[in-house]
Amino acid sequence: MSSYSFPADFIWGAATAAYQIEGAAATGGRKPSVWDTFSAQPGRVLNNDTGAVACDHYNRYASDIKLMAELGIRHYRFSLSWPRILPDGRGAANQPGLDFYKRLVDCLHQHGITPHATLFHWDSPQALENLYGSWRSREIAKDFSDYAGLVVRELGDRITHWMTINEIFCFTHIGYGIGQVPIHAPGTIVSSAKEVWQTSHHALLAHGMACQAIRAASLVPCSIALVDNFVPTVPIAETPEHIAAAQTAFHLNGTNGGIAEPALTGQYSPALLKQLGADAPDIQDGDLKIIHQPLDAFGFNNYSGTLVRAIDQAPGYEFLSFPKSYPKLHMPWLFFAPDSTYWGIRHISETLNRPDLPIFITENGCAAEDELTTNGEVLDTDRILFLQQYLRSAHRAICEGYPLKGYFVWSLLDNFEWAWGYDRRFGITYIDYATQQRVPKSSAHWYAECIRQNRVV
Ligand code: IFM
Repeated sequence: MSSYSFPADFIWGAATAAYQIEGAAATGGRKPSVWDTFSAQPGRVLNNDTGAVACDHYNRYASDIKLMAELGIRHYRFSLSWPRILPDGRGAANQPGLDFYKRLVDCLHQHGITPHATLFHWDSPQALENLYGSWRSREIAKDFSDYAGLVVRELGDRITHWMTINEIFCFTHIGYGIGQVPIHAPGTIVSSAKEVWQTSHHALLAHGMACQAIRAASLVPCSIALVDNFVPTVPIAETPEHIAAAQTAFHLNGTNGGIAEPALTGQYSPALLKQLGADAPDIQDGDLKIIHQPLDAFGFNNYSGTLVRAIDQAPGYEFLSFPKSYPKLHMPWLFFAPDSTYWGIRHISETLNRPDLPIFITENGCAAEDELTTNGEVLDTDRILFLQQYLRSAHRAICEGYPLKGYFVWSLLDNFEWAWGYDRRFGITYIDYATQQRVPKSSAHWYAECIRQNRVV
């Protein structure tokens, strides 16, 4: 595979999420999600932005799909809005909501684009937050799996690539906080770290039960994946001692050992449980079996990594913080770490001992300070540099035999970037929010060429 060429069956795609692009928050029977409620509270989101209109994709999906097709993108990862389909989170289905997704998916097929649907990307129904505190309660696992079963019964004739939940850490550990209001919805303050870990445990249970519901509901063979933003540990140098340090440290980096690890291995990292002590979640008999479902793929949302080096004293490794002048993109956490792609893939295969599990990079991209020039271009060469280097690292993983099968750029469109509102742009397509005009950036044309040539150009 010379010149950064990818295997012939490599999947090139683009990704979005419902609340970030759809808008139409009160249209067609949709009721609020926790993000509608949270973003409506002054001061929670930068500039008090909300997803009420976003990219108006609900009304413009057909032209957005046409644009995607023109760029040669043949795989689209999007999410379904739970409160659009089940406005109260449970109970009666909302036909206009289901019909919207049927129209969207039919349109994708008409353009030769394969749908990859994520069932949940952070927009929990507000009704369930009111009823039992959503992710604080085990009840949500049953409601989520009922929702998953309903969606697959309704859309399983059109969609065969399912992703259960996106980035458990972000709506649990950043949605619930201790002492002060957290920066993500529902923005609930709880009293202990144990309660926070309990929310992510419930999300894992929801994932496991949803896998069972999808398999039971699908009339055709389908692919099921979990999507996670575990943080790769990257050795400071590729020598045996630093690589071993990065492997040991992997389990204790962020929530790696308590989210990806139980989902993929059936147990929480023993080192993490020891570190958490009384803050570890309560795990009932049988929970780990439910959480550890057979998966067809694992989705890796890849943005940055943590540098690690070996040291002489216990525990034998050290996490390194990034120095002040280390290059980063337009987010405080978005340090340029292209080797995190290779190491992330290798850690799933080797450190978590899942060489059998196909991996997709389900998100990769960056926010940049994009500007529309007077002749109507967005010359985002910084984004091209970023994507180029991460894709080269992905290529390395494939060349070394790791099972990376596809890549979805984040994101097809600029969109509502959660607590940062519309201030941060992750799209390969620029959105002029005043007019809703779409302008493919230089990175979109560059990405189109990569797809056309099946290599990093
Ligand atoms: O925009 C988000 C997305 O919703 C989840 N993954 C990270 C992206 C950039 O912050």
